[in-house]
Amino acid sequence: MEKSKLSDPFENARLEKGFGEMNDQNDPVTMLLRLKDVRKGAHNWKAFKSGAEPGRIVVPSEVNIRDVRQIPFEVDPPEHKSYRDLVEPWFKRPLEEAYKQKLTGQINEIVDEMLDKESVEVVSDFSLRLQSRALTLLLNTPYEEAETWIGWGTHVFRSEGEALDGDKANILYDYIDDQIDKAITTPGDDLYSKLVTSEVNGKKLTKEEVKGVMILTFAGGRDTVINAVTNSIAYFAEHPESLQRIKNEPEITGKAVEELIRYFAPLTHMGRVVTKDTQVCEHAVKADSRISLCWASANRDASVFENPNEIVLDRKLNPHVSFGFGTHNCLGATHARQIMKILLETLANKVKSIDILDFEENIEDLDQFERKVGYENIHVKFNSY
Ligand code: EMZ
Repeated sequence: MEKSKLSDPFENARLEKGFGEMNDQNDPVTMLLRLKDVRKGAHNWKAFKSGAEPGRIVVPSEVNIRDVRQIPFEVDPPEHKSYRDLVEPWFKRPLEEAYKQKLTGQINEIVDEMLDKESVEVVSDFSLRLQSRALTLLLNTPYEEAETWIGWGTHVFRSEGEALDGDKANILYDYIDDQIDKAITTPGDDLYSKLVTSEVNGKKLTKEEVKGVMILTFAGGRDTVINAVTNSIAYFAEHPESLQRIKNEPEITGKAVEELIRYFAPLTHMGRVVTKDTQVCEHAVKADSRISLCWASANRDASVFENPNEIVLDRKLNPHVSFGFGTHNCLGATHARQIMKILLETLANKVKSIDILDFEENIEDLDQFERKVGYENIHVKFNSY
């Protein structure tokens, strides 16, 4: 089997029943597996809410390590809209020319650092660094801050293995508290300052609300971006012809980004809490139980995607849900897409081939299902032209 392949563990359940079931810390989850149902579920915030106990819509649940509500992620309409409207323009800054240029500079630099080294461990030496440095642009904070974040490792709530780690989470919370206090005393032009000086519905954001936005910004785009970048490197190592094609046909780069993101689905699923007894796929779900919208399964739904298990770089119709769907679609998507686009362009221009030396897969345990989301580590050699 190809080393870069991410298989689809949901196929049988998706075809046969349309749902799967998993236990998660004694708070079971009914997973919706078909694209149509996932979209309907994402749309129906009245039946399936996000504004539950903080941490509960995440699978694995974070209720034991977090009591701060992430904003706008864990807020439902109509309140959701005011928060989203406040942060949306900031998170669209990656479309600005100056932002793109800085990001291009960063990515060129990090790829240059990797070229012709005997061995590079992609997850920690490449993807984590790239993600952290790029985050300084999204937050508009000094470049040096990235060093602190790199020190936290790939996931801010998990340590080795997949266990949730409260002590580790506290490092992030304390750091964010400090930054918020600094922004209150001496506001600058970073995201913290923007938030502490903003109002929603005529009221200044509280420190707790600012913290909620910042935790989401740090946590939501971390392992997801790292997996997308790492999986891309593994894919191009086994498909040098794809890199060559992007070099020769740069106009397909946007489509290639969408296709890789569809195929990788860096976030397997996201939960919701059921508000009243109802049914999904003719299966009863009780009020106050959990469902999840399984983006990874929906993206392989053969009733929508032709050859769903193939990477078709210039796939024409690609209504994937890797960035979620509806009200809560990913706030960081513009930034993530820009990272991927510039990464593909840079690799295509600078890297002739990539050799995989050795690797250890990162397999998510979803009870009935096991899903590869990326790598614990993967050592490669980047060969320049
Ligand atoms: C939450 C989540 C958001 C969660 C879009 O996903 O990402 C996860 O990695 C975090 O652990 O807290 O931010």
